[in-house]
Amino acid sequence: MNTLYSFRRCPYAIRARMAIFQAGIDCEIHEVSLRNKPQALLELSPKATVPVLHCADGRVIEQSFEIMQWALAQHDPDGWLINWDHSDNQHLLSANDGEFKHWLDRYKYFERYPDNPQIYYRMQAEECLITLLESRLGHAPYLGGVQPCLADVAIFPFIRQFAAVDAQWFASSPWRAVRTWLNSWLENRIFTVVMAKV
Ligand SMILES: N[C@@H](CCC(=O)N[C@@H](CS)C(=O)NCC(=O)O)C(=O)O
Repeated sequence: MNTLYSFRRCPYAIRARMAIFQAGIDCEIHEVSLRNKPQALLELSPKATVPVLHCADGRVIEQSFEIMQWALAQHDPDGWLINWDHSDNQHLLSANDGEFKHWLDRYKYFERYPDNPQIYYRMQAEECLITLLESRLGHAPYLGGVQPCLADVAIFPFIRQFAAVDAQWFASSPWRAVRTWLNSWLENRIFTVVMAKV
């Protein structure tokens, strides 16, 4: 049996669970407490971030994006891998996992980063990713074009966190296309299934 060590609200774990579900792969989900990580996880993966996938064949995959690729390589009913093939998607993913995540953490936990006001961190996050997403999503409903792709699923859980920091501000922000796109993912069945509390 495949086993995924996961944390329900973690954006990396959400994208991994969504790809596994989309691929229809049987997988046991182990919800872990990040404050008290299980020994089995620490033994498999000393870096001990989630998600970590322990495959039925013994392989261990420690990066969420690699878990997505592993799952969809087996079965990709809606072409998330094929639709990903847009020159800009790799750049968006790198910006998301790199610079945007850095500023998102500071925007969320601004009390821990008193060097700058919260709005400064939000503006950095907007500049490095939200503006790019707004311009892409103004032309097509998904980063995959008319259909979703790997980039949509890999990125939106982080935008969900960004939007939630100040939901009122986000609702009236200039980011209309991003908002529409995010809302469609929040209502997506795959998302609601993988977010169900077990
Ligand atoms: N590059 C990793 C990042 C995973 C990650 O940072 N996960 C966070 C939770 S959202 C984590 O496990 N942090 C360790 C901790 O909180 O102890 C991936 O893509 O899977």
